Amino acid sequence: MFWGSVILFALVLGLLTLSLTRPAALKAIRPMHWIIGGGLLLPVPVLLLLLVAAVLLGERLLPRPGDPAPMRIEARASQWQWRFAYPDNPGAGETEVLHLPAGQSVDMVVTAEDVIHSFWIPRLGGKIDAIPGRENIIRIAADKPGIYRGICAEYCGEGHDIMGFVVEAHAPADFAAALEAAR
Ligand SMILES: [Cu+2]
Repeated sequence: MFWGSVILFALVLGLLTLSLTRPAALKAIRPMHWIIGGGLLLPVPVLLLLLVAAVLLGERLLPRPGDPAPMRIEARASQWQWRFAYPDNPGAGETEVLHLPAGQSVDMVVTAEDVIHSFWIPRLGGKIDAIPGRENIIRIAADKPGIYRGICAEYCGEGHDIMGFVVEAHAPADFAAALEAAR
């Protein structure tokens, strides 16, 4: 998307420059050709490409039947904090910091206790609503160990702006120890 937008931006700037420096060159092109070229021939393939990319990439975020089940971590939202539980790691308590194993996919099972919130770690994936009485699942992955920031992405009351959380992604070998230390 970035390089595509660079090319389009350069094209538009080129046309703008041309219109300022050599207007006669552009006048030779008939208005109908501008409309067909700029309104149909250019945007249709661009939008088609974006659609295909979005469908293929978006598909990878969804859990599929048959896939080896990744680790599940529960995220519970309430006004105005997040709590995380680790059903696949018996003995791990609830944490306010989300601990992830780096380099592997995790299914976040997201729900809420009071009003609708939205779970979002911008650098790790898309967002998903946290709805009372429902469990929504989103697959995320942190490629590298490190600290990331998560937020509530749906206005949920006067404490909404402080409803952020810290995400710590650990090397897989350190993950169990990190959970143990967080208890
Ligand atoms: Cu919220």
